[in-house]
Amino acid sequence: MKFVLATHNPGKLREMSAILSQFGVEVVSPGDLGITVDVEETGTTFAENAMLKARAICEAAGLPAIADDSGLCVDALNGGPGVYSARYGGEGLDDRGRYMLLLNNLRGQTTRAAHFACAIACAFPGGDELTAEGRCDGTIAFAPMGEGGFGYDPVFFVPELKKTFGQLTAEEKSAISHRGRALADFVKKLATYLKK
Ligand code: ITT
Repeated sequence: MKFVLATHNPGKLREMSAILSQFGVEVVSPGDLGITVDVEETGTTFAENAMLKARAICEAAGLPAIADDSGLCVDALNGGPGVYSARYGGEGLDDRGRYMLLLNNLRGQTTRAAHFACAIACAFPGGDELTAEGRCDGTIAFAPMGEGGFGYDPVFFVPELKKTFGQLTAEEKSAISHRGRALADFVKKLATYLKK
C-alpha cells in the first residue's frame, strides 16, 4: 500500500520519508503526484490540524495520506508558539528569522524549558483514520548551534546529549525526536489496522 505524505515542508518530508521507509512503509510526496493543496490550519490542536491536512490530501490524491502537525512549545511563552510555530513572527520570516526572534523574545529569561510536539494523522479513502502523537523535551539554547535539520533545530537543546537538534545526524535526531516517536507509534497502529 502506498501512502502520500501530506506536507509541503521539505524538512519534514525528508524525515518522514526516511523514518517510514525504515519501517517498510512506501511513501510518495504530493509533488510526485503533481498535487498542491493548501490546507488552512484552522484547528487549535496539533491533532486537529494534522487530521485536516491528512483528509484534504487523501481526497485530492485518492490515496491514504499521512500528515504531520508539529511545533515548539516554550514554557516561558505559555506553550507558544505551539500550533503557530510555522507562522511565528509573521509571513516575512524564514527559519533563521523565526529562531532568532525566539531567542530575542527569551532574552534575560532563565526558564528555558521547552518541548517539541508532533501529531500524526492518517486518512484512508474509505473514511478510516489513525492518529498518533510524540513529544521530545529539552531547553531553548542561548545561541544557535549546528547546521543540521530544519526549523528551530539549532536552538533546541537536548540536555541528555548536550547538543542541539541542529548538531545531531538525521538518525540521531529521529531516534529521540517528537516526529520519530510519533511515527514509531503510528507504524504500530498501522500494523494492527492492516491485520484487521
Ligand atoms: P506542512 O503543514 O505542509 O506540513 P508546516 O511547516 O506549515 O508544513 P506545521 O504547520 O506543522 O508545518 O508547522 C510546524 C513548524 O514547527 C515547522 O515549520 C517548524 O518551524 C517547527 N518544527 C516542527 N518540527 C520541527 C523539527 O523537527 N525541527 C525544527 N522545527 C520543527
